[in-house]
Amino acid sequence: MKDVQEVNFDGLVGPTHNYSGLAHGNVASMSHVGLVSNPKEGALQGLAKMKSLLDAGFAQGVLPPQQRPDLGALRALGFSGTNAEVLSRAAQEAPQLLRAVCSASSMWTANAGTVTPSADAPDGKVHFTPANLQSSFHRFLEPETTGRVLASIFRDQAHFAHHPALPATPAFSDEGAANHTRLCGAYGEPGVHLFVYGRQAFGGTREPQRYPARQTLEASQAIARQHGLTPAQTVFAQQHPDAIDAGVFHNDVIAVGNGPVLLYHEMAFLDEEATLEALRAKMTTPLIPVRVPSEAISLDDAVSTYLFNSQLLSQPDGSMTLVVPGECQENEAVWRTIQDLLLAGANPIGEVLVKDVKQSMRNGGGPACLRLRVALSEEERQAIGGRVLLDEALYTELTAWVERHYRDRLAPDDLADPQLAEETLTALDELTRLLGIGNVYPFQLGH
Ligand code: SUG
Repeated sequence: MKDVQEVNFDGLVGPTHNYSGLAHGNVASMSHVGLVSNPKEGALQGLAKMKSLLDAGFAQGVLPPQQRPDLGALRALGFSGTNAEVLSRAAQEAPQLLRAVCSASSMWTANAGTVTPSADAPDGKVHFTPANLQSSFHRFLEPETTGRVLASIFRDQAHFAHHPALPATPAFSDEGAANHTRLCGAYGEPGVHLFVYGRQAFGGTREPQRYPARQTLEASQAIARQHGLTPAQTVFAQQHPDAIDAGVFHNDVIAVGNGPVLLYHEMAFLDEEATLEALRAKMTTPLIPVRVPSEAISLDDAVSTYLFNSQLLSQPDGSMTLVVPGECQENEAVWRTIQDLLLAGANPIGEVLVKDVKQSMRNGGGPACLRLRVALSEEERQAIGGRVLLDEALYTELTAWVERHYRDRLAPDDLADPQLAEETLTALDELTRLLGIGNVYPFQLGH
């Protein structure tokens, strides 16, 4: 058995992190619109989470933010002139577009793409597909750069295979790993891939009525085909439409899996029994379902505290650590349920770590949204390009970099400030050198 470890690649919170309420169906994003954000605090909160997991013995990676404002996108939409003119025209004529091209949403790397570890792929390589994120304009701007970043880090073709994002059209709407869970014994053993979709593009059944379903069955099936996964390795399950209508815009807001454990709310799947049955039938190791009923935690509490957006991480002895956002501690029912989980003998969850990621939470991103999981063998870890695996020195340098470049207050009206675009460019230029990831940005300032 190869020594396979899960590496969590967290997205760095970018310098333009702000509250523009861009994400329809994401209750936190919609309700915090207009607040003044603190990008510096957001980035430091993210780095502190990464550092504490590193200190706890987990492998931790980091992914860079994207270049925002995306002036190229504004130019493609017909705004012309100097950069300052492009920004001020957009601010006057189409403020909603300016806000979209400034979003720091690439921090939520659970939506960067879908990853299949080499143990499951027929060619023995780790497979990547960037998510097309076509369901919102601000996130549709991400996949091109995401693809370049992933290809730069996982550049060794002997170990890594990259696929194009799916066609960016509603039938293939794809939001990446947030709707994908790999269940297995040890990470190096064969796994079963649970793909959760919100709707079927061609001939679907029930759909949510209030908020959009962001993942289609057709997209999930296409990803499985790209990665060479067979029907024996995959389960496709529909997310409960009522959960989507309550603000569960991704499966990772209502369920989290790790190894053989699936921690989920009873409203996670439209057909709970069939989903568990299909998993049991295909897994080579016994599934450990941990079901949280609505009587214990209401859907609304699940959404406001993000309990299920926790990270579930394996310790070397097989026990698991649950990394929850601070909001869970502030809700009595949720905190009591966590204590019950820790005490119950029937699951391996033995420890809870509470992390403050409030800046991200106000836009609907908890601990699990902030990370992309990549299970890697020792040889594959060695093949990684750039300096993206966190250690003490990199943490110190990244913290100093944030302190040097980030603002501690950003109101939606500040987004048109050409100075902000310059600052971001300078910061990212320095970051690419610090991380050794090469030219992944379409740099376009300085004129
Ligand atoms: O796509 N929020 C993100 C949050 C993504 C959370 N990811 C996971 N659940 N995996 C979204 O809804 C808000 C951005 C803004 O308002 O600027 C936003 O895009």
